[in-house]
Amino acid sequence: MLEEKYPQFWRNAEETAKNIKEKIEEGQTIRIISHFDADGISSAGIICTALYRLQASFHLTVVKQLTPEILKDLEEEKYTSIIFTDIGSGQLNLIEKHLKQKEKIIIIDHHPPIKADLDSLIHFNPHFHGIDGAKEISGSTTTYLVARALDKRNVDLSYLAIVGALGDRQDKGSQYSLIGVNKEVVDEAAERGILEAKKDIRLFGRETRPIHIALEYTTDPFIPELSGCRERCKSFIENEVKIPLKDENGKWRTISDLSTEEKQLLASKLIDYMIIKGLSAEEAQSIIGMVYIFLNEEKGSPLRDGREFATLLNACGRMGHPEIGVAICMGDRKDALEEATQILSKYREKLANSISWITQNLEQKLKEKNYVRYFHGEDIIEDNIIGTVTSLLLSSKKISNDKVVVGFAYSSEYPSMVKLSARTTQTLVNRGVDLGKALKLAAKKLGTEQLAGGHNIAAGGQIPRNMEEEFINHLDNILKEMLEPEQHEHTKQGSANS
Ligand SMILES: [Mn+2]
Repeated sequence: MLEEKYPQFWRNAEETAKNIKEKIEEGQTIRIISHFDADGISSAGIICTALYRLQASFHLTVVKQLTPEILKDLEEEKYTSIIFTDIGSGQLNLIEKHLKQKEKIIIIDHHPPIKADLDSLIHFNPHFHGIDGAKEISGSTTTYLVARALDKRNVDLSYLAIVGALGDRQDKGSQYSLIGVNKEVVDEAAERGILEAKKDIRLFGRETRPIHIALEYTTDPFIPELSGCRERCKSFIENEVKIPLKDENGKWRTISDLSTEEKQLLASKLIDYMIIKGLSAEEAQSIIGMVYIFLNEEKGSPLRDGREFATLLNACGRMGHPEIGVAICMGDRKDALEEATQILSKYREKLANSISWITQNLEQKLKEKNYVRYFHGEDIIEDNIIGTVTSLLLSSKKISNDKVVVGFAYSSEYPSMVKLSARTTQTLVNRGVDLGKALKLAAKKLGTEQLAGGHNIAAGGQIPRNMEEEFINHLDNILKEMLEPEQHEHTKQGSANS
């Protein structure tokens, strides 16, 4: 039980809920600000549903990041109680600066918190309780706890907590399972028959797409010469795996239609194939792992599989329609779901176009330093997908993975800025690379430290335009320090030991 495992954290959730209830009882309209990724959209869906059920009025805005402009707007608005979900903990200095006059600021977030001196602040964050917000709890799970503390009936929203956790790639347990507080919520949802968690083949669209298309769409793991290649996928299933693509009525079968034996056959053929193609046994085996199925969603719906649900929300956010994602999270299974499905296919198309542009021009576009390879997407790759494009290029092995990879793209919001995304492999992380830290240090030299950061394996930031070369030079030096620290010391020690 959640309450027993995390008693202090749970009490904190109850206090946060109590504060929200007070404002509702005063008849206030609650201002809600949430983040635009899948986790932020699920968080928004949870808090809005919880408030709606209490017949409270609220006003939601979903944002890419908390900028001084957005905070200035909030400052001028009439609302006096604001809830931030999946965002805010890292921007407390800005919040403190602009929202001092507000009656109540409630932050429900899982990002590492910074300190602030704000009497009106209620700050619910797992880091204060020794819970790792990067791996054990998403913004959506943090928000779910508050919703559940508001009203026990909100237990039915537990599946949205899971969607956000999967969207934030918190499936870091063995075989891609959720851990920590997220896992407690999985168990809670499973007990109530909302969800089933089981080991299965992790192909994208396992509930919705014909088998060969699910294979084509799978990029995690990236399967060489199958990911993105429909015809090859079809012939692989027909000629190598030898399982029927259609059922006796001529209908396309999905992964979830396969028998256990067929699934085992498909998995083992895929693993053999990937090993032949040069992937490590570990990479190949990542095709099998925990899948999270929402039992209340219709069979054949993209919302039945937790990861596919998250992908749909992510596409809505990145394509500028987070409100459609929120509508789905609040229960719309008709218009919003249909629109989201169309948005997702446009998003996939955009990704595919960007990737084929950069792959075709790679020879000319890819530049290299000692520790980093980099390319510029200019105005051709949009800044809101540069991170995904960089990840895909690295995992598809189109760019070799012995160095850090950085992708640049001109900012769509600020003409004077360049957005950048950096990606690397676990191997380099194990050797000492921390991209979040490295980008912060390099951006500091250009005065945009506060716009850079992230995880050790994936991070991003913004720098002024025309400073790309200078940034890369700084980054290259910082990566050298991380990968080859105090070389002299080592040599000295080495000779003393020998
Ligand atoms: Mn998050």
